[in-house]
Amino acid sequence: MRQLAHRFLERQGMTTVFGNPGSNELPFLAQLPSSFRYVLGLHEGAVLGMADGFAQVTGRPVLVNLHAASGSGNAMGALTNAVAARTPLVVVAGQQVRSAIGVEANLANVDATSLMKPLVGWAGEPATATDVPRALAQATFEAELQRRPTYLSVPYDDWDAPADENAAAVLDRRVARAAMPSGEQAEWLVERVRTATSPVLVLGGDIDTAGLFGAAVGLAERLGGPVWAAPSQFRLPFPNRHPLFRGVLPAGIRPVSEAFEGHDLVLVLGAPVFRYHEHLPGSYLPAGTTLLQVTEDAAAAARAPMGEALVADPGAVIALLTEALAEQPGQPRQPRQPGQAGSYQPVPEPATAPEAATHPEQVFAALRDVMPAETSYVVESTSTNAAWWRQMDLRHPGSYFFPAAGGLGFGIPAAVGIALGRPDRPVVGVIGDGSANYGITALWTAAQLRIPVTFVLLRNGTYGALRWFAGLLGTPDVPGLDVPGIDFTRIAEGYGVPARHVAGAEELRAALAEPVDGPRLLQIDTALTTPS
Ligand code: TZD
Ligand code: CA
Repeated sequence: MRQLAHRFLERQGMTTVFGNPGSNELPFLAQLPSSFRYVLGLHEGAVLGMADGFAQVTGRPVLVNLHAASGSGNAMGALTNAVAARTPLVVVAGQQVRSAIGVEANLANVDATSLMKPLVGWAGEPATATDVPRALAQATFEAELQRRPTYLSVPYDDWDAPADENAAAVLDRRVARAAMPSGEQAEWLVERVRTATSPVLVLGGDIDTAGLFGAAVGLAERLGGPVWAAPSQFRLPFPNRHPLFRGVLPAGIRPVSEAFEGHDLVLVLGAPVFRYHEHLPGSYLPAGTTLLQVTEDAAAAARAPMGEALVADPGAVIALLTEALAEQPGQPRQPRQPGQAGSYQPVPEPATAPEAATHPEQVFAALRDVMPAETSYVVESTSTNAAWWRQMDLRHPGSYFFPAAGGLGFGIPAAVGIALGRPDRPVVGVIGDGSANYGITALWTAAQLRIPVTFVLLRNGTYGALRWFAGLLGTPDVPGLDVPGIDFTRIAEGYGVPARHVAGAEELRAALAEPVDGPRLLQIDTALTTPS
């Protein structure tokens, strides 16, 4: 079984395996062919975060190998991000030998298929050893088709069992999906958009994931209307200083509705409707506004509280609409000419902070000025969101990643995974002093593999976003919001990552400009700001 599984994974291009092993996993990892690369993470949250980042940039299902129930449990927080980002991860966990599960021998995963069920799109444990290769294929294809992590528990004695005559058939399996709208649906869609007097486009992270960043610009310029990124954004689907871009929608019902005021059609592409965060009640849409959602994610279409939905490939719909609008411009709008770089929105002077601390805007201005334009940023600094978007000028696909479900511990691991999956682009992790602690062990992997990734550690001594939330919720007296006294340069050095404390924006600029051939961490003390 072992050899067949390895060959299947090779054929699927799943030879980079992220893991943290235990006794149950050793038989699967034995005799791994030299085409494989095993990336060791020191904690399962970091393992999963690295795999999430790697899969988001390579676009293929990625194998994650975890230790039974305890290792799987450790990965569950990180798994929430992979679920929301719709990352196709195949989590394979080692199980005790079958005869030892019932008696609950040490390290038996007692109810393995239920363990991850609320999060994964599919979970299984093969009923017999001969079913292992097929079940591995099922877990892979379910992950790919649903774009959701899957979970497979394999009793470890199965790997040494001989394959039967049918088992090899799985090597030739291929599964694909096409989701073109029908002729009638296409006509209806074009008509809705063409007859709208003031349409607004809302783009989700799926647009960047699917490589539709440029295509979305083409459609927006034909449409001539404003473009928003969907709330709680985990990837940037549109150049953020493009003249038509209005920003990331605020994550509350009322402010979203206010943003749509005066528009008769909201066209949502590649996003759930919507991932709100702050509970700011109101009506979902202004009077007279209708909403149309196009997504491949059938579950997202089903659970949306308003609007009409078409479950289809947003890429096909963008192509269809862009073409139709060229032929029949419809209502007189002012379509913009593509490539008007000069009309991009200017960046304001960064705000400054009183006293010794640096304003986060100065940090981001330094990144914008010093780092190459095609840098990929993984951001996990929660109170600096508004400052970030005020200063950054991101014009390339795959420029921005944020924990998709808000689960901290994604930032450092995902930056490592992204740098590993896309070695041709610089990668910077922008990490808060609260967030850093949840995924810190990935620094070790970055050091061991000499991955050239820069971490900028913003140290304001507190869970800034939670301070802001405490104000919003009227709970100013809550305990547990400060994190003073952590020196991340010493933690990083301990894991083998060269690190430095920089005294201000100028020192940061100089440090960023230095050449790197491995990971590094730059810590800077920053002033407290609010997320919006
Ligand atoms: N634990 C996990 C795994 N995910 C979470 N989102 C939280 C706790 C709660 N949380 C937030 O939602 S924001 C935040 C916490 C603890 C503060 C993060 O602090 P930071 O960033 O230093 O990284 P800011 O800029 O100071 O807010
Ligand atoms: Ca902080």
